Amino acid sequence: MNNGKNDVSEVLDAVIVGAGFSGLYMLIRLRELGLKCAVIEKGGDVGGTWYWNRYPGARCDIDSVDYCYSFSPKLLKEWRWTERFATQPEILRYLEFVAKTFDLKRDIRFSSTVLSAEFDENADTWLVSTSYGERIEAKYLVMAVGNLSEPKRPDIQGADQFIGNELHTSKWPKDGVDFTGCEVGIIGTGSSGIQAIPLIANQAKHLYVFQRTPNYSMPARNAPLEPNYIEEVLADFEKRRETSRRSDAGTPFPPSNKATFEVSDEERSAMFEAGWKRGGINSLSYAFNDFFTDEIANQEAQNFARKKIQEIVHDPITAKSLSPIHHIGTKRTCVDTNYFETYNRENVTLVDLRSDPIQEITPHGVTTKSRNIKLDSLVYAVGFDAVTGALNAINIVGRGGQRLRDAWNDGPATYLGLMVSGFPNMFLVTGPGSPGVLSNMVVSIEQHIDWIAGAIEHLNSRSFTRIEASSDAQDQWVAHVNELAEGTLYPQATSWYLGSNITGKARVFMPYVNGCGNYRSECEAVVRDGYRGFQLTTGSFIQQREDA
Ligand code: NA7
Repeated sequence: MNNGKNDVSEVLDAVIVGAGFSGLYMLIRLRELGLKCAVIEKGGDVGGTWYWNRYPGARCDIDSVDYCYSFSPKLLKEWRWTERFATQPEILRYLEFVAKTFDLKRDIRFSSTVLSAEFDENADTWLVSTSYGERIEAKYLVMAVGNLSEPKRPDIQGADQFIGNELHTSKWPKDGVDFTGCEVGIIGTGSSGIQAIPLIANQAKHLYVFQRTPNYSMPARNAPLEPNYIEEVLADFEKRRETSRRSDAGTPFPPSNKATFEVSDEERSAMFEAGWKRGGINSLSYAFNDFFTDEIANQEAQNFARKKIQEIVHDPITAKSLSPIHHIGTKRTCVDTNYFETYNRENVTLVDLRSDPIQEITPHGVTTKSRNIKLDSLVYAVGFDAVTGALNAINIVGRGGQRLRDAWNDGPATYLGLMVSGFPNMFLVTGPGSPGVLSNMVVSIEQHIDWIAGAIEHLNSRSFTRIEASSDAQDQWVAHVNELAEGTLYPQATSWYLGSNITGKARVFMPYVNGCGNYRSECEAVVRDGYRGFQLTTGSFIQQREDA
């Protein structure tokens, strides 16, 4: 393959794509190993997901004291979260603080998009081309591109016709938006829509919510964090984090060891009530251990959640439209503040697209089967081409000229969610086949970055020039991930976990469902066994792992 190497503008040890939680920590770890690196970042500053998703109400759905790095005593000592669930601006400030503490920005190139990355089999290097016109040669390529970073394009007739103020939750204007006096429409009731709706309703003259599928949402019970509580958490932080690392969801809260029907009806209600009162994403899912696996057990939690919606929402027709019917938890459960309560406001109308579908977006609003709705502003909260979208947006060409997009045509295949057979020296952070989006992302990210740094250290210290997942190990891992998912209710829902929100995307359940702790143990065992399932090579000479 001719990589056009004559016009290489720079030679580095590693290129890291993305300056969110993953990319920043990767840069720190690779610098510690003495590597010369550059981070290429599309956004104008650090933050990744938290740089782009500035919509009103955007906040984390994991407790902020757990949604942070654990590797640095200095960061732990100097940073204090102010709320149970941090807002987007606070998380962005945190990442700014991290970048400043470690002087990271000197190695980050902002407002630059990676367009392609091609592997040179003769040199065991990647050639990375950016929108800035750079052509960087690097031994290692780390795709820290995020799982929810490639926005889904609105697939609605007439979407390009609207002449009012068109907004996307994933590309919100930096200076915010004033909806005062405006007729506003919002399409989408996933996590983003559910967080934004109550705040937009507070400001708009009228808000129309266009809902295709109702979602389960748990009350956040957000509150300021008491200084005493923070100090208590910090006093025992390492133990708390180690519990998270070995847990299913990457959080320190113990899941139940009881099955749904092991307890009386009264006890079950009381346990659900206690969860609802406590709030947070696992309000109901942590009550019983068969929540994700037993259809009848799951129905008990569904019934409880639907009853809550009916209690909160005054109009019974609206309450019914807002009541989801899918297995709870199989689409990402949302976390809200006053979401269902918002439908009791005079200035909010729910448009149920199942009975009254959108026919088209017009220059002045939205036409549904039954009416024309005039709008000043239209907000799209329609989600992302999740997990694989940001990778497939780059023209990644591996060994033998194979494109990643083509290799993944029937769905993504990886070994451990970390590497792809045929794409040597390219690491994925929280890729498909790892717990990623089902877990506390920061815990999963730290684990992946540490694993990748360990692998690179291993290669460099033994003068290997190439690491690649074997196709056998990858096939076995994919089969294992699928088998685990089939043992749960997850694949039964149409969700972005499965790729079913994107027309034409292969339907493959992408995350590893067996929990962060089990996954971590598998990754550790692979390393202990001399990078089992990976081929480590020096030039064209293939060294068996036993020699490693
Ligand atoms: P989600 O969870 O994918 O939600 C997208 C929403 O947009 C969902 O309600 C979709 O309905 C709706 N949607 C998408 N396309 C359409 C069309 N064409 N017409 C009507 N409605 C549509 O994305 P979010 O940004 O809210 O959340 C993503 C993740 O970020 C979240 O899970 C957290 O982990 C953080 P559908 O369900 O497809 O019927």
